[in-house]
Amino acid sequence: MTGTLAPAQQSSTLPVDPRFDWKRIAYLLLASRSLDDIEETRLLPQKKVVYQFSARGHDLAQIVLGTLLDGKHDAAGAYYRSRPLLLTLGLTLEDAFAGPLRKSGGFSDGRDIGVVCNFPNNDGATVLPMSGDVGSQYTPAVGWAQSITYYRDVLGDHSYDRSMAVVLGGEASAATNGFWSALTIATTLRLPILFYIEDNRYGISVPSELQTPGGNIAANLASFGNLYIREGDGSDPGDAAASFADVTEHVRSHKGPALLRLDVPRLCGHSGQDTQAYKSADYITDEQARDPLPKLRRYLVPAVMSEAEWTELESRVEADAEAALEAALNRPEPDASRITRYVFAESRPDGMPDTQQTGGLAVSGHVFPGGTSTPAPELQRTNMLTAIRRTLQHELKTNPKLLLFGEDIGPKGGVHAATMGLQDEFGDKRVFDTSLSEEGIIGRAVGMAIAGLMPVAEIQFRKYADPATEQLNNCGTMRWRTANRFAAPIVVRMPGGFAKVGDPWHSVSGEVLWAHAIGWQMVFPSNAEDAVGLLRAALRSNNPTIFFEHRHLLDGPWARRPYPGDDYVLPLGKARITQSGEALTVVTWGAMVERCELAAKRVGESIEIIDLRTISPWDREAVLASVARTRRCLIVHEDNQTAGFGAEIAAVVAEEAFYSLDAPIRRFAIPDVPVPHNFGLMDAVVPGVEGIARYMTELIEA
Ligand SMILES: Cc1ncc(C[n+]2csc(CCOP(=O)(O)OP(=O)(O)O)c2C)c(N)n1
Repeated sequence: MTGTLAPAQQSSTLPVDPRFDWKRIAYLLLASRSLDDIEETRLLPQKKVVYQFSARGHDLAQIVLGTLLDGKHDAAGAYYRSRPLLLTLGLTLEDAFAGPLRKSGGFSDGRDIGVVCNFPNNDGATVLPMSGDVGSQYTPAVGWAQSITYYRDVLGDHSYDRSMAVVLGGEASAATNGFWSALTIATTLRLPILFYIEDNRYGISVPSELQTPGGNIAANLASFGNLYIREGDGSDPGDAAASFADVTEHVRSHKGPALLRLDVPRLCGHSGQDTQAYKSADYITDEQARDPLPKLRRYLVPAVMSEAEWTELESRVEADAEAALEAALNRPEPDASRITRYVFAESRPDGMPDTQQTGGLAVSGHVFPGGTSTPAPELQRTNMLTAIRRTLQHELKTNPKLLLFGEDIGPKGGVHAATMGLQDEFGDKRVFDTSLSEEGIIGRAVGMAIAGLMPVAEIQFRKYADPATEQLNNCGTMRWRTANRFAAPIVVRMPGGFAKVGDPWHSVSGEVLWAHAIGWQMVFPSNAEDAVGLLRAALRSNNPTIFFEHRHLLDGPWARRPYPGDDYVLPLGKARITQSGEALTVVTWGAMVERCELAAKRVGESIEIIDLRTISPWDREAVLASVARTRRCLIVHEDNQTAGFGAEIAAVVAEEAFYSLDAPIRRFAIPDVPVPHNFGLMDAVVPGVEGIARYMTELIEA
């Protein structure tokens, strides 16, 4: 198919569709063109704009779609070519210029490239924060769609009755993991979402036949269950209008998801830098003949407006665009002194929260029941698994916006049994099994958090978070990228670490990843009491949190503690000194805390043990204060040594406490190999009591 195009239709054969405000559509199309023109012919050559992704050719259909997204709770997942949609939903021309010009304000305050947009909108459709990664828009959009059903069916909010989500993508993006993951979720759950594929036949230079067999994703999906499919010509006003009216009505009337594939021309290179040398001259000529702008003009003049009105519209748009450009150019540069702000939720100088505009519970002013860091211990000890389950249960009871999901967490209660009985108690809309796609689990959670829910995702084992890396990273940076316009506070529970036996898949800890990743809180409790307090803090936090459940500790006798009560909540970033001492500071966390205590007993010296409890944020003050007294520091962790979190602690102690030290800082961790399966081999690499004791003695004697 690529290389030849159907003959260009000169004008729509369809009569003017009276359901649309065509004069507004014409204004927006001309405005979008004007933005592209000014960027391409002036701002790019002047090097004032670096990334230019023209929407020429894609524009008309997006605008038609945008006019149909008129519900207060509608949302769009979009990508770098989606500016016409944003203009239709309310993005001002000045903000549209300010983004690519890297000026202050706008959708990122100069932090992100101008085509990676977002649009918080309390009165109409929200555009979820885009990402640079192709395909990453899909699963958050289904998260929003599932939230619509949650608000409607679980919370009984009928203002969501006809709400819908839409997700836009090029035909190449239909080859990504995100697309298939989202399609599976949407169709299995029959969610109110439209997949709109803008097929311009090229992904940069790669033809669609290399993305999809035969090059047509709609044709390939013909037998996909629960999916209404339609195709059309996105350059034809009448066809685009009829197509979108049909598929949006399908989705809004609870008939399930739909996919619309429209042929659209890409009337320019992929981006400002692209010469299109891979397209033949004939192909380019045919493509230009499919320009939707002259087609719209023929469609509307004289049926809807006169020649003179069209010309007047062109002049008005030109004047508006020039005024917007000038205003954007006159905007101040972003304030460099604020650039480290909004990695995490912040407070204003008066102490009030500096809440994001969209996402999470804080926006709706949610009030949590009181909390205390003083435990009210029961008489009996409980294991960490039960402690986690009881905490989840209480928060489910007291927070109707909280929902749990993951693989096998429903009727089975999770492969570790942490959610046993919770589906029976709270129903399968609040506690549910997901399809086997970690990208889908996390991306969906992100979309739900943006929609104002508190999603708690379980990743079955830490290693299996790997497929979700893109969504996890983008979730963490969202607040910063959007300069506090959006945030997605989610909790991701993931078990891992060694157990009775180990192996390279189920025993990974790798917590350092979320100390290094931007915007994540990382919690790593060592016992049942802390697990309750820290999990509750995560479930009430306005930041995304990884909650690590160590397999050795879930039922380990040492980790069993009295349940500290339903109000017990701990501050994140506060270490616990499990035993005080004068001769040596040991910094550790998770399953190593027990081993360090046993090793200290064996050594018989006065050793201080610090259980960090959280890796991000981590309690530098507690560590530095302790080292200042003991003058010696040993760090013990289970993750492999090179660039493990111990390296960060060692660097900080070296920088801040160098002159207090009487001996070199030492680290004891797994050498740089995965955890082996054979018991003897595992024991040979995971730090054990004997080895830790040896390090302690050496360091005290050094
Ligand atoms: C995960 C990822 N891989 C590669 C890229 C680089 N890239 C940017 S756009 C693009 C082509 C996408 O084409 P398509 O989805 O058809 O959209 P179009 O640009 O044609 O509208 C590629 C490969 C990226 N941004 N993200």
